[in-house]
Amino acid sequence: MATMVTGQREQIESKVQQGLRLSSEEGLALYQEPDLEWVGSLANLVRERRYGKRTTYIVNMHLNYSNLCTLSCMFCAFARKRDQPGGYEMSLQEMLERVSILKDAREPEIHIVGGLHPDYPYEYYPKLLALLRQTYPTAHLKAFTAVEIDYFALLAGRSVDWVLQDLREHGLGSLPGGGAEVLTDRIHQKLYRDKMGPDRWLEIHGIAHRLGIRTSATMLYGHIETDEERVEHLVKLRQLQDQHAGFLAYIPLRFHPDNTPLKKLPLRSGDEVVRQVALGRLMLDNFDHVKAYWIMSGLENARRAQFFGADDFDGTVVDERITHMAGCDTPVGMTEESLQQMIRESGRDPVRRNGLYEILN
Ligand code: V47
Repeated sequence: MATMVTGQREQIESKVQQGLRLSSEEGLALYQEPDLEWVGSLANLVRERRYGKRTTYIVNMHLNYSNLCTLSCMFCAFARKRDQPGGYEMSLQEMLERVSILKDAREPEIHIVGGLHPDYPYEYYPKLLALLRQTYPTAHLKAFTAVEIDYFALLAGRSVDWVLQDLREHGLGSLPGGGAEVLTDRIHQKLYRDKMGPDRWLEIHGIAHRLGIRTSATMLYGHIETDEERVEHLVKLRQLQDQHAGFLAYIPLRFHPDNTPLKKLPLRSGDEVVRQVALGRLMLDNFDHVKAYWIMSGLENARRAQFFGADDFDGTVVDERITHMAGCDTPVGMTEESLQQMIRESGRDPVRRNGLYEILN
């Protein structure tokens, strides 16, 4: 690992203390800094300055309506073609039954994501939202990645603007941050060539923000990306956020290699998990929230991440499939009480929020 040039450490520290924006070079230096605890302490400073000891969490569930997908991304263990074993489609009835677990929850979130289904017509998607909204009027529907939205526009023969507004009328609350992967042309070409590239992902989030639809942003790290590419990704998110401030949160996602074409790659360490969180907090000075997603990062790492810049712990997460099909061994969900206890035992104060990060008393 490279060491910092003389004075760079002091310079970074002083900028963080004053709340000044870090450059790409400084971001790269933080990725390569051997003293991880120091990097974490800077991120923690920013986090505690804004949120004190508070860690927010959400009562939520994932609804992965089908894994049939026309794409073939190298990092994905979830997708299936029609003729492959393991493909599934949930019926509307089955989805309503699964979601009924939230029926007494106050303002829960339903995170709805699927493959690019080969046959469903566009009308299926607003219908699904409308049904969920009708059955659970207080639920926040965080639904469909930018990749799905782009596909729906193709299916409907309409613009992305039109699709987003139509979905909002049927109950869409916000867009999740998936599908960003690593926003560089090299990673796009190597790992997800037939899916939309970085510019289009950013464009669709920009359109959503312009319409007043809030979104999240992720980065899928821990495969073949370089530190330079990670910085490029963060800077692109920061630039878009400067325009409309539409991102609610940043969520770094640890890559799980099992059952994917990249299965020979190792799962990245806990140190790497918390460094990604810290870099998100330090580089994304215009993002309010950085989320520890325990399903992908592992519980222990997510606990530690609360001291490396994360102010949010996601969530009760009933029934996640995308990572569990890639060999992830965390539980598929947690009760609200155990989530609160975990946050408390790690030295933070649990505070429940809704899908727009508003505090629920
Ligand atoms: O886009 C795919 C990633 C994403 C694997 O917005 C994998 O709040 C690890 O985006 N190993 C979907 N990751 C999940 C996602 C998400 C999760 C939690 C919260 C939010 C949010 C968004 O999962 C995909 C892709 O980047 N993914 N395969 C894998 N093998």
